[in-house]
Amino acid sequence: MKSIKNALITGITGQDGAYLAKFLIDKGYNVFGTVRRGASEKLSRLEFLEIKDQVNFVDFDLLELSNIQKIIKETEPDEIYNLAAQSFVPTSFSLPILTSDINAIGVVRILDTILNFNKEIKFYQASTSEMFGKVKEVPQNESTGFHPRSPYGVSKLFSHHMTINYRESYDLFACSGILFNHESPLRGSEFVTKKIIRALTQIKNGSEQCLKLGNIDSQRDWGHAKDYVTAMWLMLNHEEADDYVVSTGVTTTVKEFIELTLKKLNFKYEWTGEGLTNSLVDIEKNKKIIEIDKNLYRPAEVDLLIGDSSKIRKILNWKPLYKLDSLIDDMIDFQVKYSDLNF
Ligand code: NDP
Ligand code: GDR
Repeated sequence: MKSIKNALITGITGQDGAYLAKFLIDKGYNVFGTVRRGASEKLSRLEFLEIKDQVNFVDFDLLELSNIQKIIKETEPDEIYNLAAQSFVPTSFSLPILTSDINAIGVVRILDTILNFNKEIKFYQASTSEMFGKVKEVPQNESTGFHPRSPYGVSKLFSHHMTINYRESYDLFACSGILFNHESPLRGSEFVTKKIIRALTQIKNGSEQCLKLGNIDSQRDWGHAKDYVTAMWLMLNHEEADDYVVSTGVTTTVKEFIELTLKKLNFKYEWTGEGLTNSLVDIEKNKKIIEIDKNLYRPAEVDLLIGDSSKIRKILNWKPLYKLDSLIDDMIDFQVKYSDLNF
């Protein structure tokens, strides 16, 4: 048994990949990170966390089986964290086939390579609360039935079941983490929390923009990505492979999230209208700063998510260190300090 473990992180250029890489490097792992070829530099999150020089980068795409086989053979991982995905729900409606190929079939490509190359490799699959979709019970736990509401959710449900199937059929150490929404300063700017905090901070600093949003009545269980990557590692370092819900157990509407941010930024504000005519006025400037854009509504919405994470709290002794309030503080602090950095 070698003393230093190799970890292969797919999707290392994304939010979770960056935090997980930092977490594993701090634990002494030799970290390999996959990068998809593209026209522009993608390593800004790793640069921000000052770990770019400590990661071994490999060219990789979940669409290409022979590439996946080559990378797994070359890097000889003890643990694979499959975080790579087309992760933006609206894009899954416009690119459903690509989303399915990456998020669903891509996972079978990895699982089958593990099966044929080295069954000892432990595998983590990034599953999601989006699989609950039109929820069948409140709160949602590992036994709650699924009803995904987007091609993204459907694709992730396929890979969730494939992960379980390879574990049950071939005794692979394969875990599926059903993670609820988690955010951070490193969150992509198209996701709603980052979009709100970024725009409102800029408006407070004099920007004339009016922030356009979609459905602000939906409810999400928001945690901090730093807490959630710890959960991924705990799953792969327990004696038995299993699936776990990871969540805070608190749900908040997008509208409440906006209000919490407005208060922290000392706005005086007033809502007017309802539904599609809902808008928010900055009282001091007498100016509309948020309005609803129906084009940002999704063809089908996930209205309410709230997770019951008692299983992982009990079995793996996991608990989140951040609450929504400290998450928002962290995101605002970052936005104020690094206003020119955009992920
Ligand atoms: P991001 O969107 O920030 O990162 C996604 C990563 O996947 C990027 O590194 C991206 O690379 C990579 N990627 C996309 N397509 C491919 C492909 N064809 N081949 C290889 N790599 C690819 O996601 P997060 O970090 O937020 O999420 C990590 C994972 O967890 C995702 O699978 C997501 O679906 C899932 N998840 C996320 C939750 C959240 O709230 N953040 C909650 C539950 C699940 P590139 O830089 O080239 O685009
Ligand atoms: P979600 O996150 O779809 O839950 O998926 P997102 O932040 O995109 O949306 C959350 C909720 O906010 C509503 N919303 C808007 N969303 C965006 N992006 N932009 C807007 O302008 C806007 N206005 C309102 C949405 O309709 C939705 O209800 C995230 C991703 O990280 C997935 O990969 C992950 O699996 C899930 O979280 C858990």
